[in-house]
Amino acid sequence: MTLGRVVIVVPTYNEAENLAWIVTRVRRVLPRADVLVVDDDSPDGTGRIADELAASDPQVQVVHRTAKEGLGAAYLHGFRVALERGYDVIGEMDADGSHQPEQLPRLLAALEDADLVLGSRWVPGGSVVNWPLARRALSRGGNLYTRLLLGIPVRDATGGFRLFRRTTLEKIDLSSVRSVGYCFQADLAWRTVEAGLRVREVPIQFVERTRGESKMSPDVAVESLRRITTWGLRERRRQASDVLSKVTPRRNRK
Ligand SMILES: Nc1nc2c(ncn2[C@@H]2O[C@H](COP(=O)(O)OP(=O)(O)O)[C@@H](O)[C@H]2O)c(=O)[nH]1
Ligand SMILES: [Mg+2]
Repeated sequence: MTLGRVVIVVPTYNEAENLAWIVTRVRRVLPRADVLVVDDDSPDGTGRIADELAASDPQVQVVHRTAKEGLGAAYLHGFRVALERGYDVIGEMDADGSHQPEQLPRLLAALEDADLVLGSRWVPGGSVVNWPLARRALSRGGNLYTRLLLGIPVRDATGGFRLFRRTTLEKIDLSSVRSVGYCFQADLAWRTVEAGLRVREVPIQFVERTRGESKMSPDVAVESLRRITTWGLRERRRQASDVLSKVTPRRNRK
C-alpha cells in the first residue's frame, strides 16, 4: 500500500447492537487497516464490547471518553490519538451500518491522488436507502446551504464516511476547531478546501440504520445552522473587503 498505515476511526454512542458487525467487516475488507473506536461511555455497554474486540484483535484499539460530548469532539480526540500513533491515513466511519465497509477500498484508491476523499451521497452514483423525505430534505438543504454560504465546490460536505491523509489533518489546525456536533464535517471539509488541498468525492450508498437510534437532534441541527451561517457571513465580508480593496485606490481609503 503506497499510502502507508491506515486507521479507521469509529465514534460510538450506544451502538452495542452494531459495533462488532461493523468492526468485523472493516477488518475483513481491509485486513491491513486498524480500527480505533472512540466511545463516549455509552450506557448500553458499547465500550465493553469495544474492549472485547480489542482484546481478541491487536488491530482494534479503543479510546474511552468520560461523557457524551458530540461527534466532533469524539473525532478530534480520535484524530489526536491516531496522529500520535503515526498513522498515514485516518478515516471516519459511522458504527451503525450506514457506511458500508465494503466501499472503503474505493475511497482508499481515490486518496492516491487526493488529500481528502469524501464518501458522497449526492454525486451521480451516490444514493441513500431508507431515509424518510424529511431527513433527505435536511441533508440536501444543509448541503446546498453549506455550498452557497461557504462557496465550497462539494456536493456532500456533511457526510461522515471519509479518508484524510495525515498531512491534511496536520495542515488544517485541528486545535482551533470548535464544532462539536455534525457541523464538524462541513468545518473540516471547508478547512481542507481553504488550505488549497485536493478534495475528491466518491459516490457511496448510504443505508439508514436498522438497529439502535440516531443521535441526530434539533440541537445538533441548530448548531450546524448557526455556525455555517456565521462562517458564511464572515467569508462574504472578507470577500467584499477584498473586492473593495482592489477597486478603491489606496489614497481614497479611510
Ligand atoms: N463518541 C460519540 N459518538 C457519537 C456521538 N453522536 C453520534 N455518535 C456516533 O456517530 C455515528 C453517527 O451517528 P448517528 O446517530 O447514526 O447519526 P445519523 O446517521 O446522522 O442519524 C454513530 O456511530 C454514532 O454512534 C457522540 O456524541 N459521541
Ligand atoms: Mg446513522
